[in-house]
Amino acid sequence: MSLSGEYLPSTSEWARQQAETFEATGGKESAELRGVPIIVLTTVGAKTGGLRKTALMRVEHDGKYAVVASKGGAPEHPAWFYNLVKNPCVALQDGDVKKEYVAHQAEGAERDEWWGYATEVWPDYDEYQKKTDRRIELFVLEPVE
Ligand code: F42
Repeated sequence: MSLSGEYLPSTSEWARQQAETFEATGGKESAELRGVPIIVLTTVGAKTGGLRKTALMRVEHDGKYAVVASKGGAPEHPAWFYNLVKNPCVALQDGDVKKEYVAHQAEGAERDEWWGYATEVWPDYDEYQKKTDRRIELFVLEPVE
Protein backbone atom coordinates (compact mmCIF):
# COMPACT_ATOMS: atom_id res chain seq x y z
CA MET A 1 0.00 0.00 0.00
CA SER A 2 1.70 3.24 -0.93
CA LEU A 3 0.09 6.58 -0.36
CA SER A 4 -1.19 8.16 -3.54
CA GLY A 5 -2.47 11.61 -4.28
CA GLU A 6 -1.34 15.05 -5.34
CA TYR A 7 1.15 16.77 -3.02
CA LEU A 8 -0.47 19.87 -1.51
CA PRO A 9 2.12 22.19 0.11
CA SER A 10 1.49 23.49 3.61
CA THR A 11 0.22 27.04 3.96
CA SER A 12 2.92 27.54 6.62
CA GLU A 13 5.93 28.73 4.61
CA TRP A 14 8.57 27.81 7.22
CA ALA A 15 7.15 24.35 7.77
CA ARG A 16 6.68 23.78 4.04
CA GLN A 17 10.26 24.84 3.41
CA GLN A 18 11.63 22.53 6.09
CA ALA A 19 9.58 19.51 4.97
CA GLU A 20 10.47 19.95 1.29
CA THR A 21 14.19 20.55 1.88
CA PHE A 22 14.41 17.63 4.28
CA GLU A 23 12.70 15.31 1.80
CA ALA A 24 14.61 16.57 -1.25
CA THR A 25 18.02 16.12 0.44
CA GLY A 26 17.28 12.67 1.85
CA GLY A 27 17.23 14.08 5.36
CA LYS A 28 20.65 15.72 5.03
CA GLU A 29 19.46 19.33 5.22
CA SER A 30 16.86 21.04 7.45
CA ALA A 31 17.09 17.92 9.58
CA GLU A 32 16.82 19.61 12.96
CA LEU A 33 14.91 22.19 14.91
CA ARG A 34 17.10 23.91 17.52
CA GLY A 35 19.53 21.01 17.23
CA VAL A 36 16.87 18.30 17.72
CA PRO A 37 16.21 15.85 14.85
CA ILE A 38 12.95 16.05 12.94
CA ILE A 39 11.05 13.64 10.71
CA VAL A 40 8.62 14.35 7.87
CA LEU A 41 5.17 12.77 8.07
CA THR A 42 3.08 12.32 4.93
CA THR A 43 -0.66 12.13 5.54
CA VAL A 44 -3.70 11.97 3.25
CA GLY A 45 -5.85 15.11 3.57
CA ALA A 46 -9.14 14.46 5.38
CA LYS A 47 -10.96 16.90 3.09
CA THR A 48 -8.81 17.18 -0.05
CA GLY A 49 -7.45 13.64 -0.29
CA GLY A 50 -4.16 15.32 -1.22
CA LEU A 51 -0.78 14.38 0.27
CA ARG A 52 0.32 16.63 3.12
CA LYS A 53 3.93 16.65 4.31
CA THR A 54 4.55 17.88 7.84
CA ALA A 55 7.86 18.36 9.67
CA LEU A 56 7.58 17.04 13.25
CA MET A 57 9.97 16.24 16.10
CA ARG A 58 11.54 12.77 15.85
CA VAL A 59 10.22 10.59 18.68
CA GLU A 60 11.28 6.96 18.12
CA HIS A 61 11.40 3.88 20.33
CA ASP A 62 11.98 0.27 19.28
CA GLY A 63 11.19 0.95 15.63
CA LYS A 64 7.92 2.74 16.39
CA TYR A 65 7.40 6.50 16.27
CA ALA A 66 5.13 8.99 17.98
CA VAL A 67 3.86 12.22 16.48
CA VAL A 68 2.57 14.94 18.80
CA ALA A 69 -0.21 17.23 17.54
CA SER A 70 1.01 20.16 19.63
CA LYS A 71 0.97 23.07 17.14
CA GLY A 72 2.86 25.07 19.76
CA GLY A 73 0.01 24.83 22.26
CA ALA A 74 -2.54 26.50 19.95
CA PRO A 75 -6.19 26.13 21.03
CA GLU A 76 -6.99 24.11 17.92
CA HIS A 77 -5.55 20.81 16.68
CA PRO A 78 -3.21 21.04 13.70
CA ALA A 79 -4.94 20.15 10.42
CA TRP A 80 -2.81 17.03 10.05
CA PHE A 81 -4.47 15.67 13.23
CA TYR A 82 -7.73 15.33 11.29
CA ASN A 83 -5.91 13.64 8.43
CA LEU A 84 -4.52 11.00 10.81
CA VAL A 85 -7.92 10.40 12.43
CA LYS A 86 -9.53 9.84 9.04
CA ASN A 87 -6.60 8.15 7.23
CA PRO A 88 -4.32 6.31 9.70
CA CYS A 89 -2.07 4.97 6.91
CA VAL A 90 0.88 7.35 6.71
CA ALA A 91 4.47 7.55 5.51
CA LEU A 92 7.32 8.76 7.71
CA GLN A 93 10.77 9.80 6.55
CA ASP A 94 13.56 9.56 9.13
CA GLY A 95 16.89 10.61 7.62
CA ASP A 96 16.97 9.02 4.18
CA VAL A 97 14.63 6.17 5.13
CA LYS A 98 10.95 6.52 4.22
CA LYS A 99 8.52 3.80 5.32
CA GLU A 100 4.82 3.25 5.80
CA TYR A 101 3.10 3.11 9.17
CA VAL A 102 -0.35 2.77 10.66
CA ALA A 103 -1.17 5.38 13.30
CA HIS A 104 -3.41 5.13 16.35
CA GLN A 105 -4.21 7.68 19.03
CA ALA A 106 -2.50 6.67 22.28
CA GLU A 107 -4.52 6.48 25.51
CA GLY A 108 -3.83 5.58 29.16
CA ALA A 109 -0.52 3.88 29.98
CA GLU A 110 0.61 3.82 26.35
CA ARG A 111 0.03 7.56 26.06
CA ASP A 112 1.93 8.19 29.33
CA GLU A 113 4.85 6.05 28.14
CA TRP A 114 5.10 7.81 24.79
CA TRP A 115 4.54 11.29 26.28
CA GLY A 116 7.63 10.50 28.33
CA TYR A 117 9.67 9.65 25.22
CA ALA A 118 8.36 12.79 23.49
CA THR A 119 9.17 15.22 26.32
CA GLU A 120 12.62 13.61 26.69
CA VAL A 121 13.28 14.66 23.10
CA TRP A 122 11.35 17.95 23.18
CA PRO A 123 10.56 19.21 26.73
CA ASP A 124 8.57 22.10 25.25
CA TYR A 125 5.66 19.70 24.71
CA ASP A 126 4.93 20.05 28.46
CA GLU A 127 4.98 23.84 28.10
CA TYR A 128 2.64 23.68 25.10
CA GLN A 129 0.19 21.54 27.11
CA LYS A 130 0.16 24.14 29.92
CA LYS A 131 -0.81 26.79 27.36
CA THR A 132 -4.07 25.19 26.30
CA ASP A 133 -7.15 23.39 27.66
CA ARG A 134 -7.06 21.24 24.51
CA ARG A 135 -5.56 17.81 25.22
CA ILE A 136 -2.57 17.63 22.91
CA GLU A 137 -3.01 14.34 21.09
CA LEU A 138 -0.23 11.83 20.50
CA PHE A 139 -0.31 9.10 17.86
CA VAL A 140 1.83 5.98 17.88
CA LEU A 141 2.95 4.82 14.44
CA GLU A 142 3.53 1.10 13.94
CA PRO A 143 5.50 -0.03 10.90
CA VAL A 144 3.56 -1.81 8.14
CA GLU A 145 5.25 -5.22 7.88
N1 F42 B 1 4.03 20.77 14.81
C1 F42 B 1 3.50 19.91 15.75
O1 F42 B 1 2.29 19.91 15.94
N2 F42 B 1 4.31 19.03 16.46
C2 F42 B 1 5.65 18.99 16.27
O2 F42 B 1 6.33 18.17 16.89
C3 F42 B 1 6.24 19.89 15.31
C4 F42 B 1 7.62 19.92 15.04
C5 F42 B 1 8.13 20.74 14.01
C6 F42 B 1 9.50 20.71 13.67
C7 F42 B 1 9.97 21.50 12.62
C8 F42 B 1 9.09 22.31 11.90
O3 F42 B 1 9.55 23.04 10.86
C9 F42 B 1 7.73 22.36 12.23
C10 F42 B 1 7.24 21.58 13.28
N3 F42 B 1 5.89 21.58 13.60
C11 F42 B 1 5.37 20.76 14.57
C12 F42 B 1 4.93 22.42 12.82
C13 F42 B 1 4.23 21.51 11.79
O4 F42 B 1 5.13 21.25 10.72
C14 F42 B 1 2.95 22.15 11.26
O5 F42 B 1 3.26 23.35 10.57
C15 F42 B 1 1.97 22.46 12.37
O6 F42 B 1 1.78 21.31 13.18
C16 F42 B 1 0.63 22.86 11.81
O7 F42 B 1 0.14 21.79 11.03
P1 F42 B 1 -1.13 22.02 10.06
O8 F42 B 1 -1.42 20.69 9.43
O9 F42 B 1 -2.21 22.71 10.80
O10 F42 B 1 -0.48 22.96 8.92
C17 F42 B 1 -1.12 24.11 8.42
C18 F42 B 1 -0.12 25.21 8.41
C19 F42 B 1 -1.58 23.77 7.02
O11 F42 B 1 -0.79 23.32 6.22
N4 F42 B 1 -2.87 23.96 6.77
C20 F42 B 1 -3.40 23.66 5.45
C21 F42 B 1 -4.17 24.85 4.95
O12 F42 B 1 -4.40 24.86 3.73
O13 F42 B 1 -4.50 25.71 5.77
C22 F42 B 1 -4.35 22.47 5.54
C23 F42 B 1 -3.56 21.22 5.75
C24 F42 B 1 -4.39 19.97 5.73
O14 F42 B 1 -3.88 18.93 6.08
N5 F42 B 1 -5.70 20.02 5.29
C25 F42 B 1 -6.51 18.80 5.23
C26 F42 B 1 -6.73 18.35 3.80
O15 F42 B 1 -7.76 17.70 3.52
O16 F42 B 1 -5.85 18.59 2.98
C27 F42 B 1 -7.84 19.04 5.95
C28 F42 B 1 -7.62 18.96 7.42
C29 F42 B 1 -8.96 19.17 8.14
O17 F42 B 1 -9.13 20.25 8.74
O18 F42 B 1 -9.84 18.27 8.08
